[in-house]
Amino acid sequence: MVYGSVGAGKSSFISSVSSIIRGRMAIPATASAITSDASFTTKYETHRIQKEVRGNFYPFVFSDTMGLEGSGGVRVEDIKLALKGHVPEGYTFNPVAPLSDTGPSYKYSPSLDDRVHLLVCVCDANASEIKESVLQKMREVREAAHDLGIPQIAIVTKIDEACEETEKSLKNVYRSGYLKQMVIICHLILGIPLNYILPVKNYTSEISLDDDVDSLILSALRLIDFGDDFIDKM
Ligand SMILES: Nc1nc2c(ncn2[C@@H]2O[C@H](COP(=O)(O)OP(=O)(O)OP(=O)(O)O)[C@@H](O)[C@H]2O)c(=O)[nH]1
Ligand SMILES: [Mg+2]
Repeated sequence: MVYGSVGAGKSSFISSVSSIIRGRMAIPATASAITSDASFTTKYETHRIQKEVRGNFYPFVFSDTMGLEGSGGVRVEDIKLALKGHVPEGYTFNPVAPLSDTGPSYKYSPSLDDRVHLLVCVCDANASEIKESVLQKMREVREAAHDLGIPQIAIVTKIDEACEETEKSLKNVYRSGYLKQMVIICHLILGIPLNYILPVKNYTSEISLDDDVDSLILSALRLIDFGDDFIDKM
């Protein structure tokens, strides 16, 4: 499950992975306008990636969430319920009230498949600062995942706009002092080890795939294996 600030690139990351695995651009219908303060994604959306043979899917599923921002963002209670598998697919997050355990959509007996196996925090490399209200929500989500034994990683998005080096070429990603600092900040905020915080550039307006973009996204995707650690412990 991905979570993070409004507009951080959560939905774009999921479509980027889908594009790379399927070898062609996915329709970027899920991305929001950069200028919007409100989350474009408002539902708990599950994304599977179809294999060439119809009806066959890759053995992992992405769950997209609404941005965390302030009183208009997703509630931490709902994220915690989603971690445990109580939130149904397609549920529209209500920033005013959490999903009620007496409501019809609450999943009483979630299966292992309904639960979250890996939590991915999505951070924008260009965010000059993260609001305290968002940081507080991030801390609570992080602690809840920790208590449930769910492994956590982070991705730092939009590195193509982060600094001169990466604007010139994504190959300079590990030469960028700015990005190094950004990764350290994420490490301090989220408590995630440095080697589990990966810089990426999502596909946004491109019409064809690019090796430099692919290699960063695929490096992040390799960490998905940690989801197996969670299942092994069950
Ligand atoms: N330059 C650049 N733009 C990006 C990148 N990732 C996402 N964007 C843009 O940032 C905006 C927000 O992206 P989304 O994927 O909708 O972000 P989100 O986190 O799902 O946002 P909400 O659902 O609104 O919380 C869109 O206009 C994307 O095109 C990236 O790596 N580089
Ligand atoms: Mg979104």
